[in-house]
Amino acid sequence: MAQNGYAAPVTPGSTGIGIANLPNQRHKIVAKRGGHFTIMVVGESGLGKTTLINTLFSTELSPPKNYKNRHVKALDKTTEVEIIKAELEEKAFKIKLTVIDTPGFGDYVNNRDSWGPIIDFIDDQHEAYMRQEQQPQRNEKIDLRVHACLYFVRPTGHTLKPLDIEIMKRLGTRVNLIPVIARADTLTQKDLIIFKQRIRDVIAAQGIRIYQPPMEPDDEQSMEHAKILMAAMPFAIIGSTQDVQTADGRTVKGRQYPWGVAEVENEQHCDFRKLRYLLIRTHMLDLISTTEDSHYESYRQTQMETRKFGEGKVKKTDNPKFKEEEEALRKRFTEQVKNEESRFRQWEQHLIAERDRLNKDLEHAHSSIKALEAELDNLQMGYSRGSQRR
Ligand SMILES: Nc1nc2c(ncn2[C@@H]2O[C@H](COP(=O)(O)OP(=O)(O)OP(=O)(O)O)[C@@H](O)[C@H]2O)c(=O)[nH]1
Ligand SMILES: [Mg+2]
Repeated sequence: MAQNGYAAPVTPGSTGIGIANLPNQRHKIVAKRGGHFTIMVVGESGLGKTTLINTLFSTELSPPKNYKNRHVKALDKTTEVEIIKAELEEKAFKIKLTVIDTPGFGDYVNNRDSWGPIIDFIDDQHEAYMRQEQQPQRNEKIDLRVHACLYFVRPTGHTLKPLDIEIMKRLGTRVNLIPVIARADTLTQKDLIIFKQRIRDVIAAQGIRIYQPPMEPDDEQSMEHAKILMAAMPFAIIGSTQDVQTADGRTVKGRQYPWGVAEVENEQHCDFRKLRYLLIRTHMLDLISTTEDSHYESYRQTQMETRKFGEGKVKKTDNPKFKEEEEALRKRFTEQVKNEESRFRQWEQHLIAERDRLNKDLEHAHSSIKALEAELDNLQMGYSRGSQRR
């Protein structure tokens, strides 16, 4: 594969998971918070969400024996999420990792029903946690609040679709949203770079909130990492659990093509390592604390402001989600009116043209009649002259 001009790999060798290398201070925070870390994958059907999860587990995240349990939770009758739990352990240091695999939605237009429940799921986790927090016994909370949400973008090479924009907007205000380009091996490196830039432009223009690694000016190394990670967003991903043989004889996780191997863990080929590095090495804690301090807090506040004491989840009309829906409905309505209007205009134009055509026909008919009448007059005159002669 062609060189892509990325900076030299930033991710060090893959010894261990890296949690044990966290500074002591951070160790304590994680320990205090119970070390829960939850990742969710979202995106259209068939983009490789499940494959990426399996790739994470088959590389260094966790050996299969740590696949603690895998269970399926129905969101509603059409949507199911799969919840995979594993425990990461390193030097007696534990993190409870949960990965939530959501079913992909189709790319047809009216598929609210398939991604709406995903948004609800995220809100419900905040809600459940808030309720538990209000209980007198506050130990051992069940916590499935999503710390990082990977949004899969189809590798079209063009730009984000309206559907992507709509969903990403909603996700971005609720969770740490990390956009990724799915199946990056299907684009050339040149197209990938252009595609990334277009996506970044749309994200900025549409005001979509995505996760930003914190910039700490007094910490040179973290600044360096943050810059490299930001430059790679949206992360290009190749997923595969297959071991394949490279031309130079290495065995790697990758996808075999007639022209060579697209390697999962090669930073010249994709950003899988950078993403994994961000998730479980450098930014796990930041993802946890921003979820806690920013996303959960903003959910809690809106709920508290609008909810009367003793009431459950706020009334539909006060609910920010309802407002979003209302806004979307209004937009759709305006669009429909616009469409109808333009259909009407076209029809009107058509009628005018038709009227003009008929008028012309009429004129034409008139002049033919006139000509015929004149001919008739001539004939009659000829006839009377003839009969006079007789
Ligand atoms: N070329 C290529 N194919 C991939 C990649 N990742 C996954 N695939 C293939 O894409 C197909 C769908 O992958 P899944 O992981 O099932 O996709 P998904 O997003 O989980 O799909 P849903 O569960 O239906 O939403 C499979 O045939 C995978 O082998 C990738 O990085 N590159
Ligand atoms: Mg899947």
